[in-house]
Amino acid sequence: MTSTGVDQSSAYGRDGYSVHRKAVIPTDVLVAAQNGMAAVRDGTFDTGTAPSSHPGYDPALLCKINDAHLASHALYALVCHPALAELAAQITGARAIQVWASQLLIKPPASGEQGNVGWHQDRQYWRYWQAPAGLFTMWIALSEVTAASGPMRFVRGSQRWGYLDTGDFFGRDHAAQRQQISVPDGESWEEVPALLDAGGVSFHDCLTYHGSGPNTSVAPRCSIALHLRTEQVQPVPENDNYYVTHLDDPVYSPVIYGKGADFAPAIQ
Ligand SMILES: O=C(O)CCC(=O)C(=O)O
Repeated sequence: MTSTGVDQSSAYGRDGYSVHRKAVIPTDVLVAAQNGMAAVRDGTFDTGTAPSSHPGYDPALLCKINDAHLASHALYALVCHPALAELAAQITGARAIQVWASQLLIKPPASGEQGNVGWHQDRQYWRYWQAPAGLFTMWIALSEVTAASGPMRFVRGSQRWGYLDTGDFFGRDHAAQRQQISVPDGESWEEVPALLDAGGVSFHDCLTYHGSGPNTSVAPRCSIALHLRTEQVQPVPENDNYYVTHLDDPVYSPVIYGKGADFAPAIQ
């Protein structure tokens, strides 16, 4: 086991990410989710519940809609699809997995560097959890993700560097950011793009450095990223962050693998 809580003999444990290019979900589930994404993007919420934030859609900018799974029956069905949950459990070795946040991400083709996601470790934003072990992301492609569409890029093995507290999701200047990240002695910065068919998925550990560049293709790059925990990790006691105060609500935070009781004491 590593500090990230994953068996290091697996590819995911070694590299800190895993890419599954071919569609993991049935076509009807994917198509319904694509339609659900478009509806949420355009402000239609068929569940009657708004996402937890929606900046509006501006084709000149990266669009990040938080917790879109609250706002669309089809996105909720996608998030809970057993094929995704089983793959996530197989990759991480988890006994139980819970969704605690989602982000719908649309990177329009005309957004240039305004569509960039800066280099970061997710742990920077996830301090309301007691430890990094057991925190990871499943990123589900809702469109084809090619080298031209600004794919996510992972830095191979960077989860082994520990938490460096340097990076910025909203940073646009990748070269300047890179200057600030201290690669430990004996390690190297090797970027690997996650190229995916629509319905394909990638996984990354919360300590793995990642970011993405401009979309130079002709179509939007669309995805929903699920932020997940395994039974290994508990929230910081008394923390009142939005994301850890909804863990016992199956609409906000569905347990997609195993049982709620596996997460005790947060869920009884
Ligand atoms: O979609 C991207 O390019 C980055 C997404 C991301 O940072 C994440 O899912 O953790």
